[in-house]
Amino acid sequence: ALASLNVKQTYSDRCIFINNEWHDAVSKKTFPTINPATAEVICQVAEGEKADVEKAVKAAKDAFKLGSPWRRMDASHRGLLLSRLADCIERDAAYLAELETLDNGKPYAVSYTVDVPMVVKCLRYYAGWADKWEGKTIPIDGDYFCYTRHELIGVCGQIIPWNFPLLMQAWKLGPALATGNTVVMKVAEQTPLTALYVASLIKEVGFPAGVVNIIPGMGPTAGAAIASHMDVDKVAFTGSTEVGHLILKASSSSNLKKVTLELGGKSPNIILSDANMAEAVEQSHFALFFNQGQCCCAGSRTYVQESIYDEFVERSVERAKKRTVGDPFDLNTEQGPQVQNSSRRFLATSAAGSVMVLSSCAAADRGYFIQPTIFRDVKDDMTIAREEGGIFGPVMQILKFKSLDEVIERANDSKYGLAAAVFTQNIDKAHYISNGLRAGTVWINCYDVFGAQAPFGGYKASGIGRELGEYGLDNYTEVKTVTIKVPQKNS
Ligand code: TXE
Repeated sequence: ALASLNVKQTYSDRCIFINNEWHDAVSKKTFPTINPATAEVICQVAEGEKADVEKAVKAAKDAFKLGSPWRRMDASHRGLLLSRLADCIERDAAYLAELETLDNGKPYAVSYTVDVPMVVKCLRYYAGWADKWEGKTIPIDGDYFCYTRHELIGVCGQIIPWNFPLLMQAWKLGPALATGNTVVMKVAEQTPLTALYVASLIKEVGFPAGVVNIIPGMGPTAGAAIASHMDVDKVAFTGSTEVGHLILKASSSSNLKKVTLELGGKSPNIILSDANMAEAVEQSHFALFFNQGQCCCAGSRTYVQESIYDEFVERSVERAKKRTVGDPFDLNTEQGPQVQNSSRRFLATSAAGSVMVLSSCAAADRGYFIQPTIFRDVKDDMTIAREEGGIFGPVMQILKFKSLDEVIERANDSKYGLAAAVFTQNIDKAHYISNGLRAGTVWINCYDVFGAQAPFGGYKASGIGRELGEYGLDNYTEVKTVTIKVPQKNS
């Protein structure tokens, strides 16, 4: 299948995008991007660093100067440009899905039917908001007329990860551009290609130069330069909690730029004894193994009530054994390679006391494939039940619980609070658990259900702020209060 691939790297897919033009890195450095299915180099990509970030920030700053084409543009036209971008992505869906699969390893069937359509929906959703994000008139005391304006923040730094390269780009660009900001985005070093192709579409649909700038490069150089830049007004980051700490520190020691973070999780997925067993097994399998287990919101602590524990484990193992791991371009493949080799490091993860009921091993002689793995009798204090990093892959942990209050307490005993789920046929129990969980998203009898309309983000160390939905606009908006003296106010 790989031989039939019609993905052709163009110059633009490998370069830094600043001011609607393609640039080599100032240093002329490049880095290889790897096909994780073969471990072969796809192509070399320009490696942006501090000097490139300087150029991009200057372009983004110029693009929002008073009187600039972007600042003078009708909000409805900003929406139209986003809408046209969605149209172009839809037009080129097959190409983008191929490129995403090549660079990231996720099954083409998923790239094409999940990632790309969600990108299109996200951009269309925010296109609609562009001319509807209204301020208020406010009845303050005295002879004054008071109103608020929802204004752009300015230059928004956006640093995105490799697990959903296209989708994370859309989640970041949609609200930032709908609200009139300009963007300097650093894409993940593992998966730079699709974002750069989207850059060519941004130019094609007519966004003014400098509104969106995209830099492939490394975190500690290009990423850190964005986070600490004095002219970057806001930074939005998705990635590890570890780097989230660094971003906040960089903001605090530079210009106190606004920070939103979407970080890791160790999300509890709670199965009550009255749940529909077949459905709960299938959804819990999906909750953990989807996207090769590389989801920030993966259901990576599966809590099962004791009376159904053994049956649930047995059926989960049967399901995982049937999972088809292999060539991501084969339409029957459910699981492709991990995005990078280091993802194999969890093989060495210590889990003394638990029982590995489905073996963890490399699944092919080349590429970064890993077989689905399941641990039973996992205890709350084991590293595999506490840390996301190091086990961000197809490894399921199944824990046992007795009562509702116990499981709520144990589920909340985590530094994270990104997502959670509960499976039960009893709506009262579902609500009781859902209200007790300290997580930004709770799914009931389902998992990984996302809509551009519904906010997503974390409690506790899983993040700051929300993405998607109307809430997502707040994080890209400054609210200005304007108060005007009037001769005489009348109600
Ligand atoms: O993440 P990093 P990595 C978690 C998951 C995974 C772990 C490590 O547990 O095992 O993180 O993955 C940029 N200043 N998630 O190492 O490093 C980096 O270049 C500024 C969860 O890939 O956080 C990339 O663009 N930026 C997750 C982005 O940060 C820096 C998705 C994410 O990389 C930087 C990915 C720095 N000092 C990993 N260092 C999720 N929430 O979905 C790195 N970066």
